[in-house]
Amino acid sequence: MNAVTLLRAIESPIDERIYVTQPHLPPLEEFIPYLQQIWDTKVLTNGGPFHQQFEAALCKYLGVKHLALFTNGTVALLTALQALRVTGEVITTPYSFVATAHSLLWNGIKPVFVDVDPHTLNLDPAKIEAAITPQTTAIMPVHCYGKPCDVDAIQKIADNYNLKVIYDAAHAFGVQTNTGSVLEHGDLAVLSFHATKVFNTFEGGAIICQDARTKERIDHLKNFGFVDEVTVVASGINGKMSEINAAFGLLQLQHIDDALARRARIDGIYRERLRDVRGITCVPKAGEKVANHSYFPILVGPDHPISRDAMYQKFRDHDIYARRYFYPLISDFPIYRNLPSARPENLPVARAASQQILCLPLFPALTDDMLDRIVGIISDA
Ligand code: T4K
Repeated sequence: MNAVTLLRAIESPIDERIYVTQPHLPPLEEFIPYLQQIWDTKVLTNGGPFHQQFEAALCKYLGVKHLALFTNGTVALLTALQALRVTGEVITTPYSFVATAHSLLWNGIKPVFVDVDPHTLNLDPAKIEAAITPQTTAIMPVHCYGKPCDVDAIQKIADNYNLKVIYDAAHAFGVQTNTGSVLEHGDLAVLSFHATKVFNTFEGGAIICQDARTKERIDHLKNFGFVDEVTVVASGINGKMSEINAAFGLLQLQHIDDALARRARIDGIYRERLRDVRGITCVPKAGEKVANHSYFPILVGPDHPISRDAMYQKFRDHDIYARRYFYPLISDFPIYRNLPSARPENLPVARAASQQILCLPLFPALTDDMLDRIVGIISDA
């Protein structure tokens, strides 16, 4: 939260403000026994019992075979690139949170931005091949808003050119396609359990991988490269999830289905009530069989009486903090904009979307009264 938001938060009564999201928290008393166990055992971190239980429980819940917990999604992305020894150039989307491209720069890798599909707002497979050079070693697409990428088309290109695929799946907790969990696609997929995500452990993240050997390498990398007390096999990092976060995650898993059901209901109400509003497009489904409704993005088109930015401001004037995820494009930030692939003419679809996008508040505790206020502001424009 930035300082301005924080100041506004102090100034106005708490029950009037509506943020783009609000973390789903279990009743506090349910967490006390977990804390008691940590206090009793004094195991705070380094792969303790809660860490182990949470990894197993998550694999079962998500329907994946191998998963390594992390302290947050960004360190998980950094480590995923190290795990596959990715170098050179990586093809990615400009339409994401900055952490996606930052993870490449931190590894000394050059991001190559490719435009997105106008319907899904995910990396457009039809444009990937033209961006491949002899230096390209991998593709890093994002399942933006939890909407699955065209995983088959991307895998086909990767197989043809012998490229790795690492999905930034920060938004895609629990999402399933016809073939099962979307997280099983690619060489690796990376989740975020940040406070603002569908499923949170305060801060947290995970890498999903396809085999035990890769999981072992990732586990070494997230613990400084240690294999045992005296053996270090890589220049690893400290990416371990602590026992308190893992314990909280275990408890959160008991409540996630309820949270997802509430999100689905709100998503349905928005779609129904915004269907006939001129110039407003609700970003459609993208082939998900089970969705997680992590965001509610709308496009404010030229037919709408007011612009996206005017609507954003109007919401703020009414203490509603809708967010422009993702504006600006990553490729427009000063550290990226001189890259050849960041040229505006290379990314027209992403650019148009970033100028029209607005994510409406969506979280399990959003009430019908709040929904009325939000929809009213859009309909009255
Ligand atoms: N890849 C992608 C595609 C991502 O979207 C992200 C993170 C990552 C990678 C990296 O994963 P992590 O390393 O974060 O695990 C937020 C989040 O900080 C960020 O995690 C997220 N993406 C991004 C899309 O959104 P901000 O700057 O918009 O957050 P902030 O603090 O303005 O929060 C938004 C609203 O949420 C607040 O107005 C109120 C509410 N809120 C927030 C926090 C932090 C709460 O009610 N409680 C809280 O504790 O970036």
